[in-house]
Amino acid sequence: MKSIIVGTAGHIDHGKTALVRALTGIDADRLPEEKRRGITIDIGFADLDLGEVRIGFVDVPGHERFVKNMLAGAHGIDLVALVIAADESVMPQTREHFDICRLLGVTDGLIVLTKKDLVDNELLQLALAEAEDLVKGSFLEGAPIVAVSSRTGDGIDELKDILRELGTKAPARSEHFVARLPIDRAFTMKGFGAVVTGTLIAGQINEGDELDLLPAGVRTRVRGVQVHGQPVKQASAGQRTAVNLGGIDAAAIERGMLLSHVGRLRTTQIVNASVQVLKAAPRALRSRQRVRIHIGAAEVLSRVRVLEESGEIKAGNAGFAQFRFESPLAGVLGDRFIIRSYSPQATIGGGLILDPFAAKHRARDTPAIRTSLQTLAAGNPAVQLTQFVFDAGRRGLTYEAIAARTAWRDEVIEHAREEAIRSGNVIAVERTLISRGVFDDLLRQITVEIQAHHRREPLARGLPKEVLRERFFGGGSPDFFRAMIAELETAESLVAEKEIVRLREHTLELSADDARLRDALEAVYLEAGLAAPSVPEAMTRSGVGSSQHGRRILQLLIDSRALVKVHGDMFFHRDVLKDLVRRISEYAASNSERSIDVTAFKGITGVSRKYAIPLLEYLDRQRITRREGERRVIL
Ligand SMILES: Nc1nc2c(ncn2[C@@H]2O[C@H](COP(=O)(O)OP(=O)(O)OP(=O)(O)O)[C@@H](O)[C@H]2O)c(=O)[nH]1
Ligand SMILES: [Mg+2]
Repeated sequence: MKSIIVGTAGHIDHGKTALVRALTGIDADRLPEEKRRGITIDIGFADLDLGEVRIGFVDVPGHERFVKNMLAGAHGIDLVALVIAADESVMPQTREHFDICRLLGVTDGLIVLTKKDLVDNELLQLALAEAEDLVKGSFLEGAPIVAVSSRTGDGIDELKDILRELGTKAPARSEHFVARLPIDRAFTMKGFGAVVTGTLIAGQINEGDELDLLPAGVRTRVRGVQVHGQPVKQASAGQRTAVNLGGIDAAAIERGMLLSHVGRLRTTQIVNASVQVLKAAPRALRSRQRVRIHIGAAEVLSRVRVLEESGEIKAGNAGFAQFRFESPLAGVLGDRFIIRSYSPQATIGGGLILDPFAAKHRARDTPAIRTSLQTLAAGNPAVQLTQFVFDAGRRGLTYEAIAARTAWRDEVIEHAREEAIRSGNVIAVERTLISRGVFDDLLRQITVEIQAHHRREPLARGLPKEVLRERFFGGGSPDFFRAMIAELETAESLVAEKEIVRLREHTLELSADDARLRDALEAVYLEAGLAAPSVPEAMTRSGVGSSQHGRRILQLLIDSRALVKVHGDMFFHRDVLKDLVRRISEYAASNSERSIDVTAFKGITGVSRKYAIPLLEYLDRQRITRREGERRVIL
């Protein structure tokens, strides 16, 4: 059976709660204070089975002071029942609630004229005309209007028929999103533990699921699920849902927190959004203004930074703005919210999150940010993903970061990812996506950097990777950097060798003088044999000298593997070591034990202990010998 959520809206005392009771038999005013004062203070709930459709009602308070509570229930509804008392007609909170519904993107509903029994036909017609006037040009223009009396029951059956029809027609909830349950109540139930309730705005919650409670960041397990007071295995989007949570105390849960599947969402404190300021707003929305943001069932204080040239969004206008929340919350692309003034509290306008993980930025970047937000507002998932990846720059965007920005299910992310890659605008580097433009730009900059290095240091093989990493990926993940270098290698003319990156065409062009010096240094090592000189000694003897330049000449011999480092600054010529290995094998052949100790080694080679120990350790490393106690087995 289809489940939909119907929210009431309207001015105080206009008969919202009485209407819900006339329809369902349930009194949604559950607090003693509500019953005593005869007004609704907090949101209340009731449900109605209409055959093809099952309706969950969220009944909201009309009092001006409780709009905050009204907002905790007004999100996530399929239909609004705008309640107008025929004897009073349209009043301030009729307008405010209606504005809120429009700003929250409610797309369908009906108008109920209540207290029909208290008015004559003339007054009823007047209320009807005012109601029609109010909704002209909005989603409720042309919507059904029904006059009822909750006292006599007049019109209630007709209203049920209309609700059934609207409910049947109401579009199914999008299946693109993971489960999100904004919590509007949390309490302890004897024998069960923590129970939370809310309107499940997307996805499914199953018994046994692991969920994250945000922004607390606590992992919990679903012990049980109830819909309309009945235990179920699974709750689906569009149902009023109660969840019994394990591993957490109800006292740690507050209205406004959110449940979602483990690891999918992250909290944020800076978002960029499109904003609509109400015509009736007392003044423009301006930068540095402190406002209240109502999103899901949450309320947070926030500073505004208007992203328009004028620095303000005037009453009745739309524009882009950044919101810096004073406490974190989990918001994603497409989340609607309501903006209210800090004090006195009044609804100023509403917004739609476009970039949920925005950053503070320089004023001159504002035009580029507006362009990005326009794209995010208009695009399909592939376009939106491409934009997020572009905005992420060199660091790219991981799969998890995309999930946290969008609350998209895996299939949606994968589909968008494939499409973005196919279009050529995005490149995948392992699980990270990077913008093709950013990648090409980076490649160019890195090439220029290496070219400059080759010019500065013609005798060096190339630029250490570490230098590149710090310059271009400072703070980024080393894995991503490694993968990027590999991409750059296949994409273009780079060659990476161990810790060094060079341009493919870079070759060492030695001057005749340098070549002579190199040969002289090599000769010193060759002639010295196993009695290798220290580096300073070799440099002096060969005439290379101890300058920076001399060190580079030495490096050339190391790079070409003519010289082999055996220990610290102790180098031997490759041919000398080869000869040593040959002599060791000859010794092994003539020795029945095939083993050697330090004394015998010194005897064969004629070297002192200073060389013998490092050379034997070198032979161990080369797996020519293997140390066994005081002796070495020749392998
Ligand atoms: N005669 C008559 N009285 C009604 C009708 N509907 C509601 N009332 C009365 O109007 C008063 C207010 O009704 P509620 O249902 O509490 O109004 P509400 O809109 O829920 O008020 P808040 O939740 O405080 O905003 C109560 O005394 C109801 O009995 C109706 O159709 N006819
Ligand atoms: Mg009420």
